[in-house]
Amino acid sequence: MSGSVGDRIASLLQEKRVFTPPASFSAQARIKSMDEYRRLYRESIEDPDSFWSRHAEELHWFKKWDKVLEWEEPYAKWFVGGETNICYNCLDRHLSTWRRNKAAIIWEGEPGESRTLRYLDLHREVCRFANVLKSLGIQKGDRVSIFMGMVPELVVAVLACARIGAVHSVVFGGFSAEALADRNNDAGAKLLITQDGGWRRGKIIPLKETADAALEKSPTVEKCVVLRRTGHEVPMREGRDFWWHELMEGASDKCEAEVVDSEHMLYLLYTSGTTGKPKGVIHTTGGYMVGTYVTTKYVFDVRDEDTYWCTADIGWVTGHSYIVYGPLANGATVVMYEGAPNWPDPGRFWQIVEKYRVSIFYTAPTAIRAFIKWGDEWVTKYDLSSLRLLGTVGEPINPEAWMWYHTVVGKERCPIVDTWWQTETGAIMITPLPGATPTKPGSATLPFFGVVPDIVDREGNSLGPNEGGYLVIRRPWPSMLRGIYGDPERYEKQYWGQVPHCYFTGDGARRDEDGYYWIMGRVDDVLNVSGHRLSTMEIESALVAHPAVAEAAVVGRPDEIKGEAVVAFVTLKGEYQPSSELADEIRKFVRQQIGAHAQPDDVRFAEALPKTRSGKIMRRLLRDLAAGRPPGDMTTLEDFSVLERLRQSEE
Ligand code: 7RM
Repeated sequence: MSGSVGDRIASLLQEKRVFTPPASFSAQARIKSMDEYRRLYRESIEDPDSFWSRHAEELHWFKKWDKVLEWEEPYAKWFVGGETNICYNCLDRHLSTWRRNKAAIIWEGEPGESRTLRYLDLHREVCRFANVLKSLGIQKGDRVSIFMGMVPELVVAVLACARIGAVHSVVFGGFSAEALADRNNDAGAKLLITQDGGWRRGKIIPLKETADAALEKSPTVEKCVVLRRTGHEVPMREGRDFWWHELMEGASDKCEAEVVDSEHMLYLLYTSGTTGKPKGVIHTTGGYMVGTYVTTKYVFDVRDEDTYWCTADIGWVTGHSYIVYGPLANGATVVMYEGAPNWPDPGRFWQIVEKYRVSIFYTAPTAIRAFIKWGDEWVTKYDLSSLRLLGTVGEPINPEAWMWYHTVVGKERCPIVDTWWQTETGAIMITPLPGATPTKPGSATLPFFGVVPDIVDREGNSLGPNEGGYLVIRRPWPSMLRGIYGDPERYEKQYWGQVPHCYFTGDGARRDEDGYYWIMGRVDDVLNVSGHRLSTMEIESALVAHPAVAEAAVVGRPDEIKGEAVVAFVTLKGEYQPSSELADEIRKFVRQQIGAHAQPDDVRFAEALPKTRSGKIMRRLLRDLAAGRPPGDMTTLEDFSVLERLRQSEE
């Protein structure tokens, strides 16, 4: 009892701690003080045209825009009338400078091999693969699904699509055949790019096998390009499947970048929403390019001397914006790693930092918590003196993990940028600027330039300091999503129909007396497991597809490492009896249906699920139960005995 009170006071005390950027960091940073931040922020709000034009002009446009923003709620057009190409800006733009021989990508395979692609090399590979895409009949506007591991060719494939104006849809390599087929079908993809397999914890992830199963149910996909990575035998279907290396052999390395309109669709990325069906978030070219370029420049303060490593997978938005587009548009040197953080041992990340002298390191709280668990010795045995800036993204970081990151990894020298943003926002929205913003452990701090967040109630009234409410964004920003693919209504309702005239983030948050934002997590039925958004509905539909399951409800339970763990409450059909074998079978079934990341940590059998009178499952009560908390308000519960029986079934 006294311990818990003491803990609360301790964490309150920690929250009051403020870390100002080291003077030496600020001295060389692009934004050196809060005064400078405030001045630029004010300009970005009061005169957005001038702010965004000045920054957009640092990039290449084949034709300059006529108008910075056209806003017809809820549809935005940025850099209207402008013509550009994001691949040109990530590659060609650097070839006329000394950067042509600079490393663009330094890649480390999980088994330990290393490859470096200079900007020249990456440009050549991208041009060749762009010609391959053309030879396979891919044209501007066609959708291309990419189902690969973290290999340089994934970046080549993404940039080659952008180069010819094709729309890429990268599907995380951990997804199941079902999930991949759903995404292929929703996007109407014409081509799938995959590989034989990828390396993960010393084992082969059978990507081609999964792709083959998905292709059985993906009628729009005509052809499939397969990269040889692991070299194990995979079936190739004549006329449909083509080896990457064979197609590349004859391909010319001359391919002009397609000139596209600023609002030309760049990519789709599927993300979880509150219904079972994943949403294809649409990003377009000009605004997204400027947004990722500018945030990378100021938030990571990337220099030509830096070696920058974002540990995300390119299957998630963080990889799109902060491995590929933002850093390459800035001409940065990017480290890319194929495998697991604890293979062959938990020192792998830090060994990579030492080996390549990484100076900027961007990872997720879930990884940080795993390292805390594995023990400091795995970190401290490596020379991390090259690090100068640390970042986190994906979920709220608890102050304890922040302090560990600051002391054990950063040796109290490196600012930490806790960056809040979403697939939908395209780029970082709330974040410290490392040379300017005093940081508080656990707070994403202040809005980036041009971003007007607010904390509101359902009606859109702004709330006062430290009052919890909905996090909304009051104005359009360049990298915002332009819609949900094939479902404009869902876009309008989900994001702009919840709070009048505001973009609804789905996150709860509060703002403290200094105007700092503290993100509290999702307010909808979306879980955040290891920084990945999972829809409870999607997992539930997978569960009820199992022959033994009658009804299912999925909730999150706080988890030290993953942020949230997946707990599934299921009722069984009459003829089935609960058993641990069946629980295991059901867990594996979900894994097959969606992917390993969605596999329930617990399957708990129940005789019935707690429901309201109108028949809605009361997930809130299940969440309390899963977390071992006393249940909150039960007034709408129809049958009280249900909860009692659920509790008894815990043993
Ligand atoms: C980039 C990304 C978005 C959701 C978002 C939040 C949570 C992300 C932070 C965070 C607290 C952060 N895109 N989230 N970053 N919560 N502090 N710094 O993660 O679309 O996959 O997820 O992630 O709930 O709404 S995402």
